Formats: sequence, C-alpha cells, structure tokens
Amino acid sequence: MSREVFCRAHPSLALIKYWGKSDSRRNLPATPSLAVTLAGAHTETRVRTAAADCVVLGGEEQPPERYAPFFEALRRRLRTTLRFHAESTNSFPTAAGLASSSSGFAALAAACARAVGSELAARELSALARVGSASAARSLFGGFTLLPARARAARQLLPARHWPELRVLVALASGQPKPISSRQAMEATRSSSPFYRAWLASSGSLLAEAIAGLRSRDLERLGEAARLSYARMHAALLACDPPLLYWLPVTVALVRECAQMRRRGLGAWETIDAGPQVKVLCLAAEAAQIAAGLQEAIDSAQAAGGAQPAGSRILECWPGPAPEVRVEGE
Ligand code: 2P0
Repeated sequence: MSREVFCRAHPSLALIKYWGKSDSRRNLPATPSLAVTLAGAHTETRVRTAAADCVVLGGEEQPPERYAPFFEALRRRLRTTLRFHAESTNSFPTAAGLASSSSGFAALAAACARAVGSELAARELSALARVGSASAARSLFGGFTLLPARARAARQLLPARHWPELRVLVALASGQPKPISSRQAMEATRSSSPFYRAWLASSGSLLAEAIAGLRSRDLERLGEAARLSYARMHAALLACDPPLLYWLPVTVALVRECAQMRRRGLGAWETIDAGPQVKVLCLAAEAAQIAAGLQEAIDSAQAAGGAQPAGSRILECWPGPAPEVRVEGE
C-alpha cells in the first residue's frame, strides 16, 4: 500500500491541569483537565505503512519504546498487523512545555487510522492518542475540551466559535527541552510530594469554577481558576523529594509582569506547564499591549542575566480546529 496520509493537529493547552495518573499502565489521568486547542501552533505528520514502526520528529528518529504502547493499542483497535513510518514537524519548540506531545500523538493517531482506511470516530481516536500521551486525547477536538479524571477519551465542551476573541500569548522563555519529562515528574509527585493528595482533592472545584467562567466568557473567573490550577500543580512539584522546579528567572519575571498588568486593569492571566514557558490568557483587543509587556519582561530578564535580547519571543494563538487529515497518494 503506497498511500501517504497527512495530518495537521494543534496543541492542547490545559487551563485546568492534568497532573498525575490513576492508572499508569493504561495512562488514565488522575485529575480532570479543561483545555483549549490552539490555532497558531501545529504539528504536521505524514504517515505511510512500513516494515517497522518508526517515528521521526524534526529529523530525529525517536526512541521506539516511547511509542510502542501506542502502536500496540492502535493495531489492536484497528485489527491490523501493519506497521507505520511517521515523519513529523512542530511549528514550535518540542518537549519544552508547549504540549508538543498533545498535537504529536493526536496527529499520529488520526493519520495512522486513515492510512489503513479506517474512519474511526474522534472519540475512538482520542482514546488511542491517550495511550501515547493523555493530553493528546484533548487535541482530537477543536475549541474547548474536557478530559475527565479516569476517562479513556476527551470530549469537546464548547466549539472554538464560543469565544473567538480569546487569545493565548505564548511567551517563549527557553527553547531548550525540559530537564525531566512530564511523565517522570508526575510519578515523582505521586510518590514523593506530600501535597499530591491535596492537589487531587482541589481539582474538582477548580474545574467547576473554570467551566463556569468559560461558559459565561468571564475571563477573570476563568483566569483565576487557571492560575490556581498551575500554581498548585507547581507547588506539588516543588514539594517533591528531591524538589522539582521547571521555572527560570524569566518565568518569574513573566508571572510578575502579568500581576502588574492586572493591577493596571489589563486582563492577563498566566498559566505554566511542565517547562519554563508562560502562556497568557487575554482578549484580542488587549493582546498587542499585553504582548509588548511580556516582550519587555523577557528582554529585561535576559539583560539581567547578561544575555542579548533574543528578538520577538511571543507567539499569538487562539481557539483552533480539530485535526485536519488528508490522503496524499494512492
Ligand atoms: C496538561 N501536562 O494537562 C498537563 C499540564 C503538562 C502540565 O499533559 O505522561 O505529555 O504522556 O500522559 O500529556 C504533559 O504531560 O503526559 C501534560 P503523559 P503528557 O496538559
């Protein structure tokens, strides 16, 4: 079979964070997560059937063991013995806390299924992508998505058109890969952080508050719930033995800049994943002004560290679509 399948998928930014697993063998999340699928950033993947499974990301062959459970689950579900060759590129830094595994496994699931002629429903593809990376379950849907605790698949809560004015400014604090993977850090949090139970216990009320803010397009209400979610996740990380800290000086500078902007009446609410980058929720009308403030904070933090200003480091994103899949050759 010579057909090649192309898929473009978008990363899923969690506003209420998934952090911790209820079942690590099946990769089921211990906390519910609420996310927005981001247009303005994407993964593009081309898949064909091959003699052996192989994933090449940004020109580099990936460790097969990271992908083996996903490919096994895929073959079981599709009732096939075929293997897959995938070439993938990201429009943003990989494994740097920008949710590249969410768009990556979503694109892979959608493209592999199509490569064997299967038309699985988005919910089934979501369950397959989850085996690779739980956040990827959410990237199979556009707009605003929910992956409940212990769920095997995500679902769309609201379409992108619910809030087209919403913006996410991604401040690239560092393009370096993170020092410890999310998966290892989640396990360290479960096994060594005394705050893990408190983190799990608080996730339900944060989710309810965030959903209420999202439904009513109340940026402050959504932003405050999102802020508590990332702060509590990172507090649990800092309480690990040994402590885990993903932040850099520029991360702290960006958090402080957002607080200052809010004091000046601007609507800027930050969130941070497993990496040093800061993503800022705001509205389109204020996005340019907020982006300028974030850029200034990056430049000053770099100057304080003795580095040259690195040019524009702000990526503007907005609620985006589900993956796009097309067959390119027969
Ligand atoms: C999220 N993150 O909800 C959270 C918030 C990072 C911080 O999902 O082990 O790569 O592959 O299921 O999805 C990053 O972890 O973890 C993540 P695995 P994943 O987006």
